[in-house]
Amino acid sequence: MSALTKPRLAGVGLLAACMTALALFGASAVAKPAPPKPKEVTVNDFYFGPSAVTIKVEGSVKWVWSSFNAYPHDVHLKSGPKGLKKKGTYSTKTTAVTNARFQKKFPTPGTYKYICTIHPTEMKLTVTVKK
Ligand SMILES: [Cu+2]
Repeated sequence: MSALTKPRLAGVGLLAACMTALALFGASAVAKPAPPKPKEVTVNDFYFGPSAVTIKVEGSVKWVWSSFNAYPHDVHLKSGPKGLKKKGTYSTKTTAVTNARFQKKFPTPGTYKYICTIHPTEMKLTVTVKK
């Protein structure tokens, strides 16, 4: 009798393990990953904080002007990957002192060098977009 029940019990155990594995796999396959949050860069008198950020392709950078600023700043793309499309959309159109935001999505991998055109030697930022 024990010779008959033992393999059966082992079979049930194996089945349970398989179903657990399926349930776990199914859950992870169905759950959508949350869209990546934009990396935030503050625009200050007279620096970008931080001065370098790394994001994944399709990720975004959000620039936030500090409320303590007394001087105007902009966000200007000095150089980006070769053949970058819609290059104009990577820079702000105007300057701002405070209470400004600028968000940009990066669908093209590469290195993006940013400056503030009013303080080009002090304010520099590198955005690295990984594949
Ligand atoms: Cu500036």
